[in-house]
This record gives sequence, structure tokens and C-alpha cells, in this order.
Amino acid sequence: LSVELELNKALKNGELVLFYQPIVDLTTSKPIGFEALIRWQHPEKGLIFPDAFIPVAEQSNLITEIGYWVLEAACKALPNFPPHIHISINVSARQFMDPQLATRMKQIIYQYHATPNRITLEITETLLIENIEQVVSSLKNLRDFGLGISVDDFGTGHSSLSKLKVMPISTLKVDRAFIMDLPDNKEDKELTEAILVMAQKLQLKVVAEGVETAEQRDFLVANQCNFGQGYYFSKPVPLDHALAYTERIL
Ligand code: G
Ligand code: G
Ligand code: MN
Ligand code: NA
Repeated sequence: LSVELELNKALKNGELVLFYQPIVDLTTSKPIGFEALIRWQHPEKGLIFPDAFIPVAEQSNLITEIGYWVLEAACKALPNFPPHIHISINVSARQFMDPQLATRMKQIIYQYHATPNRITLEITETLLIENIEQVVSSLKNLRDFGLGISVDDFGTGHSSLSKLKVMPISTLKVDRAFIMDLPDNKEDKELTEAILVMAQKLQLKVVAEGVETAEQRDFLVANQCNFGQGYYFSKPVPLDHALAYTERIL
């Protein structure tokens, strides 16, 4: 059986699950939200990570169906979290080829009585350079509905800085590549500082990704980076662990 066929079956059989990684306020370590990250609970092979199946799904319309499943699962999980907590979901570029994207996402959110401003979409920079009318129109539609829009892995793609200003974006997620060698690496230090200053001027929130040490956290706080995510706080965990994390810290 090809991975694609197996994955299609997995989707129907309920073998896909969401794990959750906290996004914290760096000064207090309290979670402000969670990023939902998909896993495949395979009956024989055990837990399969997204790198092994998302690229396959992205080669077909399967990513569209998986994307709607992810939003639905996030909407179902949302009432379990305290009301100030949001959930971020990853949306692949290919999902924007679906002209019904905004309409169907809104339907799912209505269906589960989810509050739109408790859901954030994580998109990648590559989506922004393509600048297809459809992408911009879907994003604006969803932003106007109340969803947050984050640019994931910021700094690794080729985003045009001028587009950042006109795109309906609320948050930059600075890629782990810039964070991992902080605070010793001079270049990464300067690049991170520059990104933080730029984000402040554009009135964008910043989430530092891949925070693994107290030194990285301290550097980020000293440079007015408000939010972070990484193994220093927690790795992605199942829903019950994520809920326990919320209670432990609050
Ligand atoms: O922990 P991690 O191995 O979860 O994630 C690996 C990659 O898979 C990340 O780049 C992440 O963006 C991607 N990914 C995780 N969950 C999803 C999802 O629900 N949809 C899409 N499109 N990508 C995802
Ligand atoms: O591409 P995206 O940012 O959506 O995916 C997040 C990926 O980064 C996931 O694979 C997640 O497990 C991983 N991740 C999250 N925090 C850390 C961290 O502190 N260190 C490392 N090495 N990876 C992380
Ligand atoms: Mn992400
Ligand atoms: Na990222």
C-alpha cells in the first residue's frame, strides 16, 4: 500500500492525533497558547512524526482534507483550555489552492462554536512571495473573521519585507535556526535583534521558536521579545499533558 493510500485510510480510521506545544510569555513562563502538531498513531508502527507523511500529503489534495481535520480537532480541543488560551494550527501552502478554504474553515469554526480569535493559522513565508490573489483574499477573509495569522519559520524563506506590511499578519515566529546559537553567536544575535526591532515597528508580535536554554530566554527578554516556544518550556505533548501544563503554571 502506498503511503498516500495508507494515510487516507488513517484519516478515515481516526489514527491522526494532535500534540500540543505551549507558546509562553517569556517573562512569566505562562502559556498564552499552544501550537497543534499532527502525529499519526499507527496501529503497528507506533507514533509517526509529520516529516514522514506531511510532504506526501502535500503532493496531493490529501493535505486539504488533513487540514480540515486538524482545524476540526483543534476546535474540539479548544473548550478544554482556559479562555485566554489560543491554539495555532499549521496550514500548508497547497491548502490555499482550495478556493473554498476560507468558507470551509469558517463553517467548521461555526459548527463547533469556537471563538475565531482563539485560533491562529501558521503559514510560511513562501506563501507570501507567491502573492496569488487567492492567497491574499483568503487570508484577509479569515483575518477579518477574527483568526490570527502567524508567519512560521520566519527568516528562512524569502519573504519580501515590503509584503509584510501589507499582508494581514499578526505574528512572526522567528525560526529556531536564529535562536539555537544565542547568545554566543554574534551574527545570530544581531539578526535576532534586527528582526525584533523591525517587528516592533511593524507592530507585529514575535514568538521565538526552539528556545532550549535559560540563556536564550534571558537574551530574548532583554531584547523585548515577548513570546517563545521550545523544549526549555515543553516539547509537544498529548492533550491531557498540555492541559496539566496549563494548570501547573497558572
Ligand atoms: O514536531 P514536529 O515534528 O511536529 O513538526 C514537523 C513539521 O511538520 C513542522 O514543520 C510542522 O510545521 C509540520 N506540521 C506539523 N503538524 C502539521 C499540520 O497539522 N499540518 C501541516 N501542514 N504541517 C504540520
Ligand atoms: O516548522 P514548525 O515550526 O511548525 O515545526 C515545529 C517543529 O519544531 C516541530 O518539529 C517541533 O517538534 C520542533 N521543536 C519545537 N521546539 C523545539 C526545540 O526547542 N528544539 C528543537 N530542536 N525542535 C523543536
Ligand atoms: Mn509551526
Ligand atoms: Na517553525
